[in-house]
Amino acid sequence: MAQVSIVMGSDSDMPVMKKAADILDQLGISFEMRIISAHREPDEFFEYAKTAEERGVKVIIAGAGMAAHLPGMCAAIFPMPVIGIPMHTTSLGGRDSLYSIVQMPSGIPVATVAINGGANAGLLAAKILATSDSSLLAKLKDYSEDMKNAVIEKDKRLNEVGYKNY
Ligand code: RP5
Repeated sequence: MAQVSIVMGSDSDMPVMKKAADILDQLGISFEMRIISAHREPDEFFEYAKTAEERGVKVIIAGAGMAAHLPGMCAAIFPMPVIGIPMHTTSLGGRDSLYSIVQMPSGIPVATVAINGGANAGLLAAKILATSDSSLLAKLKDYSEDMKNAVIEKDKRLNEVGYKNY
């Protein structure tokens, strides 16, 4: 049973959505991954969103680009947290996706991450699940510790070799 459902509007979103999947995989969180277009196949979309709760899903990560209605429509139907990932677009640089996802009407929240913010979406889903899972919380603390140590190492190396050789 998948705790997280990752859904994207098109397979062209996969390079970004894969980053969310990689984080969940790394933290041992079960997930499903679907390509479902709210615009191109509305009936399939409604079936997906309406059955997510009974499938055991606790958080949906939804990514879409341009007139990006997929995350908002997931939030309209699914009663638990929805995280939205706006895709970068060539015409408007992803601002179209960002505004479509972040400007939800009062009552229907979507936790929107940065344009192409796949990894943070995965981490945010993990943090939501960690509020009731102490072993997952411990893994997230280790993740932060590793990140901190990586920066300390880089600073140490910079001071050892100097900026010209870095
Ligand atoms: C959205 O339209 C998708 O999420 C994608 O980001 C964008 C373009 O889709 P394709 O034309 O590449 O399939 O629905």
